[in-house]
Amino acid sequence: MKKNILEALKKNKDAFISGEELSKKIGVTRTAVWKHIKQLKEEGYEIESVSRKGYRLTKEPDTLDADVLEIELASKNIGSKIYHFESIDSTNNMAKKMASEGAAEGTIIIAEEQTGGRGRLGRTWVSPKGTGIWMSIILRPNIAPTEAAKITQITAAAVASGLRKIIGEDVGIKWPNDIIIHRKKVCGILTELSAELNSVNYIVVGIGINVNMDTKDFPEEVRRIATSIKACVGRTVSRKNIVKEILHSFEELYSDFTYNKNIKKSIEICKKYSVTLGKEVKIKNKEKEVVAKAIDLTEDGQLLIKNQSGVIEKVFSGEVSVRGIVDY
Ligand code: BTX
Repeated sequence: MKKNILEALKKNKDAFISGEELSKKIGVTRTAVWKHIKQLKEEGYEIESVSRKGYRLTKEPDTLDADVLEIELASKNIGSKIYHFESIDSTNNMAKKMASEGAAEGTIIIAEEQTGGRGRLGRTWVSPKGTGIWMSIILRPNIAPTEAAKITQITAAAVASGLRKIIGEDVGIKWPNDIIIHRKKVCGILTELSAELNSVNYIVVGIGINVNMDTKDFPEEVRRIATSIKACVGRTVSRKNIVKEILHSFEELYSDFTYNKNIKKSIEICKKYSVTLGKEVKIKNKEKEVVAKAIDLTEDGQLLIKNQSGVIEKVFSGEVSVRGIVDY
């Protein structure tokens, strides 16, 4: 019901809507309307109330509130259902739990804070309260499990394009799953899969973006490699706008993939913004470490490298460091 009131106020932004009109529209008493308005105010909405005129929404907080995001995204797929948590161990864990219980494709879990945020290979993802975007998307694509890594490339393309639109900075993609600004990591992507031999049950793609923290807030071991959007652009940026922009891009690129069965558009973006291609890279895979030149991405999003004997190889995954380009 709060969602309906908020929706009506937002539609009517800058004009007054009377309590009576709201109560008729939503089918509740005027006292109920008043209670919800009070609650919205407590949540940081500035709502002017003038007798005989009604209510007028004048300012909205930068919240990741599920209702607000659902209203503003107005999507039938990605983000049609959003769950927002104040604190959670990991949005990927929650998304996997919900997916295994049948949550629909496009469901999003978003949190203000993660107490057990995860990176790849059991690493920790630092996720302090209220300053970042820690979110996971549940997907149910009709693809073979071997294609799951494509989702990471689609996501990287969506995050880089979305961030570029919002902050106009030189946002780069470090293959396969890091987003870079000013040579440092501003975002990491963690794609996890539940599958049978030949089919995918679900994929959870987790996106962690450092938005409004100061770099001194990162633990020392992370400070060396991490940055935030605020640290790069010198101002606080709306997390809600970033989420919206990224999810719009994601929806477009992901539906292109599911309808056309290719990730051409995403790969074009990944190539265009790559900080890896053309550079000397060091690739760590289990015990092996290879130094090579990164030359291209395949149409499936794998990295093509030319090793020191001049042989061209495909890299499917691994830890990549790019010499002289990023600080880690
Ligand atoms: P990754 O394994 O590529 O990177 C993890 C490494 O990045 C860590 O070992 C640490 O050195 C560094 N790191 C940790 N926290 C941060 C941070 N906030 N900013 C920059 N660098 C950091 C990358 O894994 C994938 C991360 C995905 C995070 C999202 S958040 C929502 C979802 N839920 C969840 O638990 N994980 C994903």
